[in-house]
Amino acid sequence: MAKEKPVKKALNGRGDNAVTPEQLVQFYRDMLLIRRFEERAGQLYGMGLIGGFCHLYIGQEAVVVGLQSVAREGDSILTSYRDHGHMLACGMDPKGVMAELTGRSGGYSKGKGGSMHMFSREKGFYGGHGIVAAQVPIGTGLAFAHKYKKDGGMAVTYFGDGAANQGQVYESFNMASLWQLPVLYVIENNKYAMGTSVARGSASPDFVHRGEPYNMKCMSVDGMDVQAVRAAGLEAGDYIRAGHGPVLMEVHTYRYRGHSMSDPAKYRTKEELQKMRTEHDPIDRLRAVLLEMKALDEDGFKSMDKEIKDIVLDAADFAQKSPEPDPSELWTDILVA
Ligand SMILES: Cc1ncc(C[n+]2csc(CCOP(=O)(O)OP(=O)(O)O)c2C)c(N)n1
Ligand SMILES: [Mg+2]
Repeated sequence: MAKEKPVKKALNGRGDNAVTPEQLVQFYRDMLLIRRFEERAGQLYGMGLIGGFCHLYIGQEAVVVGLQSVAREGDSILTSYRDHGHMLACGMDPKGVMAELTGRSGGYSKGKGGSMHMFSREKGFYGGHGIVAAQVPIGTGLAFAHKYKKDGGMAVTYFGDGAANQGQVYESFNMASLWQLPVLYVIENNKYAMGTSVARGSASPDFVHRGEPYNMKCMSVDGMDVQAVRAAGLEAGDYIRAGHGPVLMEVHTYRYRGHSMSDPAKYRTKEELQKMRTEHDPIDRLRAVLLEMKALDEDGFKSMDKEIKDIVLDAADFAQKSPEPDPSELWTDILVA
């Protein structure tokens, strides 16, 4: 069987629509990195090395990997506190992300921000927002900047099903549509807002319709299928970059872990979770596709597992060895209005 082919790390900026086997292998690798990174973060949290809140993205990997594959250099990416996967997909360094989780000086915010507050202007990642839906108007503002500067960029603004019920979301939709801003709003519908199911918290649970009163193009996608997400992303990206204004995309996904590390997730049945894991897991699904098309064989998967394991181990090692911020750092990086 063919050996694993070398694949390009950077997927941004490709103009082609067809997905090559190499790209699918890259999607698998990117999803696996997020999964293993998150599992390790969960372990470090259990060991008391990560303080505060920590929200894992396990189960939702196909969403950000599929959409990031259509992002281009210069685009702006924003999301909520469930942000580790988005940062990795943007190409941020796993060491810097993990060290921020452990509150060390080698972290993206020098250990002073933690899990929910990381940024990389270089990679176009604008947070990491702990206030539910706060990233939506900010993403809309960044989209305004892209249009104003005529730089061809778009803002991809991710938020949850719970966040979709916040008022500021609809003020943003109105402005974005009125001014035809280049913004992709992605509702990651993982079925729960903390412990509240969509059925209990949303008067209209089909979020895909929420953009219709604002004359926005609306799309609904299977977020457990990375190829479907990418295809939808291409369509949305073409529409937005052609100057037609914003797109709302509802992506159906599922989180396997609790809302945050302190959540025993008693609001759902074990059977529901098990069904998603065994029948819809995005990584297993793509693995089956890759095996079927002979893009990767068992040895190829093994060496990829090892490569990812090493990256995550290095990140965890760095995150434990990097020193804590010096007390004098308390007075730096502070915005004084
Ligand atoms: C304005 C505000 N209200 C409440 C909270 C507490 N809170 C944190 S996450 C969350 C649920 C959000 O759920 P969802 O938007 O579905 O995102 P998910 O956690 O599922 O990714 C709530 C209510 C908050 N952080 N900010
Ligand atoms: Mg949710």
